[in-house]
Amino acid sequence: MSSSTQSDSHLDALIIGAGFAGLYQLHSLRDRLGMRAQVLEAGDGVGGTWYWNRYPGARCDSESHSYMFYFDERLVQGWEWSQRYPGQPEILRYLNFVTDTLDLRRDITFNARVNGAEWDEANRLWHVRTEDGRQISARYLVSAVGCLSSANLPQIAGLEDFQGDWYHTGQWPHEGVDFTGKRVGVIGTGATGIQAIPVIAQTAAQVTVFQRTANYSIPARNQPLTPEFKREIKENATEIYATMRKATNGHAFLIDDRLAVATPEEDRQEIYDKAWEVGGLRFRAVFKDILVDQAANDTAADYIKDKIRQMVKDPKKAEVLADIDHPFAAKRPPIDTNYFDVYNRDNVGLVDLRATPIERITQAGIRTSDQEHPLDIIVFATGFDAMTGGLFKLNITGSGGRKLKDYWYAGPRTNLGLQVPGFPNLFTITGPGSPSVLCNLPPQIEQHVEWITECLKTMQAKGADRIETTEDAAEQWGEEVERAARATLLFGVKHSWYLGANVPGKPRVFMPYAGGFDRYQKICDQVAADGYKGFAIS
Ligand code: N01
Repeated sequence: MSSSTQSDSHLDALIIGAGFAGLYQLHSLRDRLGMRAQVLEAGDGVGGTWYWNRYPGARCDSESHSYMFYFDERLVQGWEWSQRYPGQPEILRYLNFVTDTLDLRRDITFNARVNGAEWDEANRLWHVRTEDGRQISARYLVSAVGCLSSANLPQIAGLEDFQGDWYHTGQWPHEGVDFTGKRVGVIGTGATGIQAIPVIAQTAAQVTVFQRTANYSIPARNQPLTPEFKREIKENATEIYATMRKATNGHAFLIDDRLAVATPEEDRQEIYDKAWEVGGLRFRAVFKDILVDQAANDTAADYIKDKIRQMVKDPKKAEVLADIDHPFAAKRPPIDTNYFDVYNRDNVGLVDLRATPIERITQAGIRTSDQEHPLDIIVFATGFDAMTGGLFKLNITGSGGRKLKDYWYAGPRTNLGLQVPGFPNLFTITGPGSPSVLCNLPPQIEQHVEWITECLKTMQAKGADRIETTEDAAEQWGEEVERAARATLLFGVKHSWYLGANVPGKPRVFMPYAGGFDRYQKICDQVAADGYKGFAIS
C-alpha cells in the first residue's frame, strides 16, 4: 500500500454512497486502518435508501432492534427506537446519529453524483468523476450504492401528455405530496405500494390501484415499543446480534426446525394463526420447508389467500387480490398496515391489469383496454433496476478498458458479490451474488464491511496494493449462486425482480445469493482463512 501522507494527491479509499454501507465503510477504513478515506454522496444528506424513499407509509419491514448497527456500543446504548418497525424519518434520524457519533460528516462530500470511474493500471489508482466535474483518485474504490437505488420507471406510452403530477416512490419530493381531494392512481403492489396505498387513501378523494401481479402480505402489527422491551434490547444486545449473524436471513429470529408437511393440519392451522397474530416477516419462519417444498408452501399460500378473502368484503376485489400466481415468499413478501382492509373503503378501487392492461397514459389519466381512469396524480410504486442498475450508473471501466456494463451483458458475474474480475481494487458492498436483498441488510453490510477491512488490513501488512478476483473464482461462484437459487422456490418465479424480470431487456439471471446468510459468511471466512483464495493479491 502507498504511504498515506497528506501530501499524496490521491486517497487511499473512495466510497460511493452515504447509506448504512458507506457510513460504516468510511468509519472502518479511516478509524481502524488509518486510511485517508472519503465518501461521495449524490444527495445532500446521509441516509441512502432512506434519504430517497420518502413516500407515504415508508417504513422498514425489519424489526427496529435488528435494523441497526451493533459494531459499536455507543450506537447500541445511545439509541432508542420508538416502534416495532421504524418509519423513514426515524431511520434517517438514526443514520444522522451514527454519522455524528462517529464523526463521519467531515469526510463526506454531498451533492456529488459519480458518473465515471476508470482504473489506471500503471499507477494502480481509480480515477473517479462526478457530474459537476470533480475528479478524485483513490487506490481503492468501494461501491456502497445499495441494491435498490436505481428507480424503475416503466416505459408507458403517453406519460409526457399527462396533465397531472406523477412521482416515483424511490425519488419522492422532500416537501411531500398533498393528496387531499385528489384522484390518485397507484401502479404497483410490491412492498412499497402495499405500504403507500393505505396511507394515500386516508386523504385522497379517490385511489385507483393498478395491479399487475397479485401479492401476499402479512399484517405487520406495528406498535410502540414499551420501556421494558427497550431495556431488554440494550441488556441483551450481544445475544440479539449473535442470533442475527447466525440466522438464514439476518433477522433476530431463527427459522423453526419443523416441517409444514409433517405437521398435522390442525396443529399447522394453529401455528399459522399464532404467526398471523404476531405478524411481520416472522410468519415465513414458522416452518423450514416453506421456501423449498411446493406442498409446504401451498399450506402457507392457501392460509393467506383465505385471509384475503375474509378481509376484503367485495368478492370481486377479493378474487383479484387473492389470485396470486407464485409461491408465498418466492418474491419478497411484503408486510402491511391495513393493506387489504383499505379495499373496503368507498374511495379505493382496484384495476386488474391482467384482465384489462394499460394501453397508454393520456392527458387526463390512465387508459386501460376497457376504459379511461381520470387521475390528478400517478404514483409509480414500480420498484427498481435492482442490484445492477445502481452500479451501471457509475460508468465503471476496469483494466484493459473493460466496461462493467459490457462485461455483465449476460448478467452479473462476481466472486462472493464482493469483487468483479477485471476490476482490481473495486469492492461492491452487497453486490449481486451476495445474500443482500434476501437478508436483513444492516448485519449483511456489517459482514461485508468487516471482510473488506480485514482483507485490506492483511494487504497492508504484506505491503500489497492490488487485489483482483479471478475469472475462475467468479465462474465457480456464479455456479454456486445458481445452485442455491435452484434449490428454492424463488428460482421458478419468472416475473421476479430477483431475476431481473421487471426491467425490459435485462438478462434473466438470479442475482442474490439464496444459500443463506449463515452459510455465506462461513464461505467468506474460509476464503480469507485460505489466504484470499480466488483473489490475486500483489
Ligand atoms: O418494487 P417491486 P417495490 N405496469 O419491484 C409493478 C424493498 N423494500 O418498490 O409484480 C404495471 O417489488 C410490479 O408488478 P409485477 C424490498 O426489497 C423494502 O415495491 O412485476 N405494474 C409490482 O407490483 C422490495 O422487494 C422495504 O407484475 C408494474 C410493483 O410494480 C423492494 O424494495 C420497503 C409495472 C413493483 O414491485 C422493491 O419493492 C419497501 C408496469 N409496467 C420496499 N412495472 C423495507 O422494509 C412494475 N410494476 C426495507
